[in-house]
Amino acid sequence: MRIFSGIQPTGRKHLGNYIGAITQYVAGQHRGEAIYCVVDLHATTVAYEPDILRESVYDTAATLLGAGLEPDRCIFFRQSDVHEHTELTWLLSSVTAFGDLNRMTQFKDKSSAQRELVSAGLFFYPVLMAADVLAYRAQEVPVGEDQRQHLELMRDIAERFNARFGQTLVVPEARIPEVGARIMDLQFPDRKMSTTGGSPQGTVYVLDEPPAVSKKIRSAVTDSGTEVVRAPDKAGISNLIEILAAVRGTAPEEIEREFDGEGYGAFKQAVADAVVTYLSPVRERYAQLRADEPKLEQVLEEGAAKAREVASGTLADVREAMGVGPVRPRQ
Ligand code: AQP
Repeated sequence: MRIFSGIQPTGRKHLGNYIGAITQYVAGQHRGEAIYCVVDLHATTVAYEPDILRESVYDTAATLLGAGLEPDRCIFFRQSDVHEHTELTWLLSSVTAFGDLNRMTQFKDKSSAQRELVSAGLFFYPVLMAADVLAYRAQEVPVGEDQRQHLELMRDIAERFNARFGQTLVVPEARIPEVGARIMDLQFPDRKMSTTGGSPQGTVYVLDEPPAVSKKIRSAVTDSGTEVVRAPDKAGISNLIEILAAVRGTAPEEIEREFDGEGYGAFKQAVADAVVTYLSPVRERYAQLRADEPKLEQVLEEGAAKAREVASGTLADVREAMGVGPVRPRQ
């Protein structure tokens, strides 16, 4: 089983990223051949500062290593170090429908949030994401619920490529967790917890100090009731139940049973304590790892060398199938 996923280099990963994606990355190392990258090229599709981008790659790398990625157990690298991703993006564009890209909800949301330029790169984001995964012929892609549409598009691209040029690419499956696939903003529980669109008090960051984590969770917006149950009109409490279930690795029904008759105050305190305990080890390891930038750079470079070995083989097959470049000599 080959597993691939990418994560954006934002200095501040939030609890949604952690539960929806990062914990799955760590588990993936023990289930198969896991390949993960920090997608710095994706980060250039919206307004950004070059110096901050470079630093953010190290921040994100230290967060993932702090969470438990082991460079001996997985391939972990920086996207822009492996040029095959960008070449494959262009080649895949020939089997990507403009109309499909135009339907992507993430493009609609993010383009409307841009104040100056809506870049063509933002529109092309899902093709680069398809290239990331297809370059490794991965079977499985661990992501949160918000990436489902991009995964569907990626599958269509791979299928169209194979139908047009012959069986070359693997059509991947999304792996979306049963619990915690869509963690919501604590202040606006009808919106997902998000790096760019979230509220500061409604977003728990992985590196927040324990008092801040605790305060944000205890101030989470809830309804005027008292029952700790999931319901359509109880978005805030439903979100906290989902968070506690994900953190404890149990089912939401278990949480409802345990807090039956307890009231919101005690429940929120329990969620706050559990999240603090859950995030503290990664915050502590992050501090040590982030202090050694040359070591982080070395890990990323070594990962890129291993990634290139895999991606270059796929690229050679894709070029050959498409009639791009000279005929490959037979071995
Ligand atoms: N709220 C969430 N709940 C569960 N999973 C989530 N993910 C994101 N938000 C939630 C998952 O985290 C992974 C990495 O995401 P990313 O850093 O590449 O950025 P993103 O998907 O665009 O989400 P962000 O971090 O919140 O950024 P913005 O604000 O730009 O949308 C992905 O697997 C994602 O599904």
